[in-house]
Amino acid sequence: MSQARIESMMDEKRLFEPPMEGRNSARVTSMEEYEALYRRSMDDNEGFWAERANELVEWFTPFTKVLDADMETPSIKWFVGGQLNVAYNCLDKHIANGRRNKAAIIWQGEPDEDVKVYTYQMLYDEVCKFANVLKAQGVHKGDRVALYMPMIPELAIAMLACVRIGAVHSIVFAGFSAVSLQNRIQDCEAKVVVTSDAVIRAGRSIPLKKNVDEALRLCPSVHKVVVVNRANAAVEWQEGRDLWWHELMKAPDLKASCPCEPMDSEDPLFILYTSGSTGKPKGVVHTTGGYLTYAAHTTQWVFDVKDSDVYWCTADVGWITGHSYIVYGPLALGATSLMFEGVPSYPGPDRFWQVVEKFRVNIFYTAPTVIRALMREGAEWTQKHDLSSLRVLGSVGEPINPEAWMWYHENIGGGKLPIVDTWWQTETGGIMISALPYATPLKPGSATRPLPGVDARIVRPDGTDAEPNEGGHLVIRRPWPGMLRGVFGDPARYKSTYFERFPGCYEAGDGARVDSDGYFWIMGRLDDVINVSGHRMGTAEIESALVSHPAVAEAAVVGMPHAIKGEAIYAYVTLNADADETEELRAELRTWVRKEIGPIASPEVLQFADGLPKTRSGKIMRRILRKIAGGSTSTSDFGDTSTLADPGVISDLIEGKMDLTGR
Ligand code: 6R9
Repeated sequence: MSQARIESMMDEKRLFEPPMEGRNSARVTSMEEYEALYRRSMDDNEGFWAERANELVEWFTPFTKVLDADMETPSIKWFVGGQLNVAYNCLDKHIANGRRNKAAIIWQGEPDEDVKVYTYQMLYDEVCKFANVLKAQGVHKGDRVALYMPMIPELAIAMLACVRIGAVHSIVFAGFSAVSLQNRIQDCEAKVVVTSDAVIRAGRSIPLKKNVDEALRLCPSVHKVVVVNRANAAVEWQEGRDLWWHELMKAPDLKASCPCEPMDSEDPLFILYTSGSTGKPKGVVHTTGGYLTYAAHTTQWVFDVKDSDVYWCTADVGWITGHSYIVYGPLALGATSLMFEGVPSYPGPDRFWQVVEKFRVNIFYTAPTVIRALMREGAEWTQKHDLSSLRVLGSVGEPINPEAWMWYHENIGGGKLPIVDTWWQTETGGIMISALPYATPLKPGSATRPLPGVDARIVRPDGTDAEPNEGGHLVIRRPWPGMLRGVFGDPARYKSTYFERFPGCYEAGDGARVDSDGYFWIMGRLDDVINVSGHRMGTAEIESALVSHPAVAEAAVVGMPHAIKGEAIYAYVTLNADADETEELRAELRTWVRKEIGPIASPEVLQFADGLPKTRSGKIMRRILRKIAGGSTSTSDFGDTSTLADPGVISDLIEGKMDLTGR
């Protein structure tokens, strides 16, 4: 890209108008239309959602009341009295509507020759068969089934099979350890676990079933383990407990049809564990009618998915993004969803673009951390492939710094495609704040405006409304259909985490500000906001400034205790491969931040780091960085580190800090 100085988020002024091309056939085509929809959704909230629920979902029994909610208790019920089945809406409905032979899932395995295409009919058959398998193994409505699987089609099949019979799935990302799996199974008391022998990742086979064997030593609730053979890896076998997927699925009397369990709108659909800032992971509970409506609605409006599109979300199904935007949202719409087993960097840093070209992907949804990693490799990799099929780009998971935004826009979007930066959470079920691709003018680094139906506000600690540009707590003032309905087994934690601090509101735990155009700028988790001499600084803003320096690949900023300022800024900086860790550069980066944001933001300590502690989903664990910055050196100080992708980075960082500060 042109080496014009990239602005940091604080003074980002650029505005990118939505493209004209494609606008005529888009769902929402102007800001006037958005404003009208938004107003309508606030003036007649229940009418708005009832319309969406009736348009997008086929109900066995119509709902009699749209909403029965009290955000203070909290007690939230959407589409009361309605009955439906999510698998019916993702499969049977489309088969009946002429999409029988349309590709539902295109699966691209890590080896390029491993491709499987499931039409809606084929997916239906597999789902029904596996639903019958689960029933035969004693799984009933309401029972929990743990899915601990790589990105293979059997994962989507198992999810839909569970929901078809009313079982509640709890997916555990395959990158989690045996201990994490054990905790999650124990918490939800799963009866059955579905897994695979191994995971194929970057050309290697990594054992998976082994972790299940280890986890199940202390999980008395589990009586069966179904194992998919993904990699022909050697596995230990416990007779009577372990069963091969392929053997169960070829049983001669197994039927490729299975009635759908009629589910109440508020029956639980799935549990997904998410880590809080403290304590053990919370089992976020989503329910049937509201979640499905919300996943389908947001997929349709935010990505503007068309019947002929190939839609690709690169998340892992083990995270909420994969649940809502690989499986439930796209399939509820009858779209074609691409499911990719591989990683962005293998066999080369052009893998994503090669897959885009191969399947003529139209809509592409990924995370800023991926963009920054690929950016570091150089734009030449993007030029090896024809990306002209792309129409809409998306981003999720963390604020996207303007430099990554511009790189994405220019190199992947050819300087013209809209980027929808989607803010949401495991708890929200679906996207809450995002541009609509053919309506919203974009500001790099801003998630733009709340979707219609979403009453997002910024409040001060005392609950009063913040002024434009004043940072505060991001809250949602009305219920929305996709919101979580509980923390599994812990109603007190459900209430105290989300509904207690600001009565009548859902508290997201993120800090944000709204500018004078009504655009939302997410500043990161509130625990990541640093208060320097009474000035509130978003770590994301400082990071964004650092990353806009040409030598910097990635940066993470945390607060450290400071006798005079209260908190001071500690920055961890990973340089690009061609930059050297010199004192000159350290000084230059401090000056750079000072120049980009102001003297107040200049890091007190700036440590060069080869790697940052990240979860396997790519989120930087700032908790650990804060501890190191605060002087912790003993491993027992760091709490649960089992979700770290590379635990070795901790000791490297501690050593680096000692070299730098002498203690
Ligand atoms: C979907 C997902 C939720 C947290 C959320 C926020 C951060 C997600 C973001 C974003 C800024 C965006 N986050 N999307 N921050 N801009 N577009 O990631 O869910 O894993 O539960 O994480 O991620 O801090 O609170 P989850």
